Amino acid sequence: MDKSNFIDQIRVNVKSGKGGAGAIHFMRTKFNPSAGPDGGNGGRGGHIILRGNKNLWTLLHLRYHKNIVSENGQNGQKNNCTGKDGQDIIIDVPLGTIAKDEVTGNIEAEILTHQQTVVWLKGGRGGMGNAFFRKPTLQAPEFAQSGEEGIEGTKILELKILADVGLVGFPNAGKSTLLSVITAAKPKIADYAFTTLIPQLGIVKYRDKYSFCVADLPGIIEGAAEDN
Ligand SMILES: Nc1nc2c(ncn2[C@@H]2O[C@H](COP(=O)(O)OP(=O)(O)OP(=O)(O)O)[C@@H](O)[C@H]2O)c(=O)[nH]1
Ligand SMILES: [Mg+2]
Repeated sequence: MDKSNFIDQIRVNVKSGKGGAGAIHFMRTKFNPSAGPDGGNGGRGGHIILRGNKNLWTLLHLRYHKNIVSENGQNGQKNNCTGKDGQDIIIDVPLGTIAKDEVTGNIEAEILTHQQTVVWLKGGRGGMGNAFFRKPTLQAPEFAQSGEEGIEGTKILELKILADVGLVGFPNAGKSTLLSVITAAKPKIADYAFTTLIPQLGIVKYRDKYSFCVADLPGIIEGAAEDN
């Protein structure tokens, strides 16, 4: 599939956000120069979330998003202020997408239904500030936790179910016309060869609740799938 424009598998570098560090701070007021520790906790790093979208049929939209990095959590502040959580990133994917690790091949997530969300890579937890560690026996902890690292890796998103039927044939044979008639898809139709460069998918509905997926493929002649 490496010459084709049809992305049924895509490689992405992903990194969830690092948690913010807990703060080390002691409150000092005019009348109470040692009012105690008030270092707040760090915020959580942003997750990377997968979400099913029934209107997507390919992974093409992710083609130019090779690096997906979510925001880090902010550090805790004095006054027991918790750092802001890093913003999550939501990646919309077609139903039937599986996410796996490139190195281990382990399947980490699978999306099967519309709007289903899976936290694929958790953001790192924020560290606790020194206020958290105050105990009767330890009134002035001079330490705080650092934030947990995010998760980083090279991953593969793979679309399991591409099509039930593929329309193959010579260029200009009428494949796209057929697709446009039996499905709601609106492929480009023209009276010349190689009109279709990227496979087009359509859904044929039948007997009310059943459906199958048809792929209109570029004309089968060497080079047909290359960019022009
Ligand atoms: N006469 C006739 N013309 C057709 C028929 N089906 C399609 N056409 C015409 O044939 C031309 C090519 O149709 P497409 O549907 O674009 O053909 P295609 O196989 O998708 O072509 P490529 O994408 O270039 O491989 C268009 O001008 C259509 O209007 C048919 O059943 N009869
Ligand atoms: Mg066509």
